[in-house]
Amino acid sequence: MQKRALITGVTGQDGSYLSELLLEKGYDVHGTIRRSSVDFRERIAHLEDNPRFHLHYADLGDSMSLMKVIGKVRPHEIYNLAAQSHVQVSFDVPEFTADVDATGVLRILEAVRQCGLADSCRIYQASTSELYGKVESVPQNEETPFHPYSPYAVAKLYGYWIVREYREAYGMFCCSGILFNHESERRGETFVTRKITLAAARIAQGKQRKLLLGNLSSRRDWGYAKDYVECMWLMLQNDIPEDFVIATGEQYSVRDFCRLAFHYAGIELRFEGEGENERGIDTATGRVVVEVSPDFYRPTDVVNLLGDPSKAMRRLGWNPKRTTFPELVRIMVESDMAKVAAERAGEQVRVNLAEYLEKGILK
Ligand code: NAP
Ligand code: G4F
Repeated sequence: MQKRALITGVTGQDGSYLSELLLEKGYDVHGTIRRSSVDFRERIAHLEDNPRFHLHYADLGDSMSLMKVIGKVRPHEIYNLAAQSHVQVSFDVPEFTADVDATGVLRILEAVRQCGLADSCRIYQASTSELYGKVESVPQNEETPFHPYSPYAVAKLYGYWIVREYREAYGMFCCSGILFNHESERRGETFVTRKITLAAARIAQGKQRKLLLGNLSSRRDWGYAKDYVECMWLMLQNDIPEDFVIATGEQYSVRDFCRLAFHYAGIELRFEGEGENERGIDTATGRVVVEVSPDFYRPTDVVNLLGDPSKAMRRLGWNPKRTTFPELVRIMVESDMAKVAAERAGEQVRVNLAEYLEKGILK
């Protein structure tokens, strides 16, 4: 039997990698998209010719659109990846973040029930290490207490608990992946890793003078998104619905990431000074290329995330070390070096919208 999967947030970093994985596994993949004034879906453009890849309009803030798409597709598996996923932005749009990241999860669960799929449809919820927030112990595992530390994390905490509630109340196969930061060459450009790799590539090629960052001492457990989407799938193939921490078990600071990214771009950095006066200096030229700007400080910042992936290794057979930290940074820098070089050569990197219109994908 051909399995049907529905992915919300298919245009995002994880949605694009998960779509590729499920298509490779023979699934019929359905993704939800939103109306936007810039219909530019770079991450999934290469999939849109695949006859097993289908797009539907739906929004996590609109229960009727969710009921409609779930009732039409009748998926065997739903991966709820859609979210307002930027922590700093959640301080600016807290109500929208709560509606999408908290109530949106409830809307999916209830739509599955109302469509009569509670016994047949398995649901993955994209939860997050941000739940640990102002961390109460290090490393963090499935038993570590939560202390959310941003409007984003508080909203995601509701998502986590409502999934547990539907599992216990209605016996639904729904579970949360507590994923630590995962990055890639497709990462949004305002997350710190991609901001750094893109800036390193631009600075190395003379297109930018300086990179402004916030808290350089913040520490993260960074993995490769392509490896992490496999775990989402494994969680839904498990015999029972359970929540899992997905992480590498290694931790680096923003400063470490910066140093390595610039190294792969051909610039050796030396950091000097402290706090707002800290600077990253190109050791070859003595030029300041990294500065701290309080604009990127958060009202409350999560600074010490380190995951313990033992349960996922043991129960799902997942390998957290497939892509190492230096490999991840190298992949991202190489991709951005090539993109910046292509831009400099005047190459068009945009997708041709006429193709979308012809296929009736855009309305
Ligand atoms: P991302 O690149 O920001 O993608 C988010 C996706 O959600 C996009 O497809 C976006 O659509 C969609 N979306 C946003 N608001 C929506 C709404 N109201 N209705 C429907 N779709 C909406 O995020 P990601 O990095 O792939 O992360 C995927 C999920 O994992 C998110 O839920 C995130 O919070 C969670 N997570 C991520 C990480 C990580 O390190 N990447 C770690 C833990 C948890 P548009 O393209 O139209 O904006
Ligand atoms: O890259 P970030 O914006 O990611 P953050 O806040 O950890 O959130 C990401 O990972 C979560 C999993 O833990 C996901 F749930 C969430 O959806 C998202 O994908 O920031 C990482 C750290 C922060 O401590 C931040 O203060 O880097 C610090 N940072 C320092 N300078 C910066 C900057 N972050 C950003 N975005 N931009 C800066 O200039």
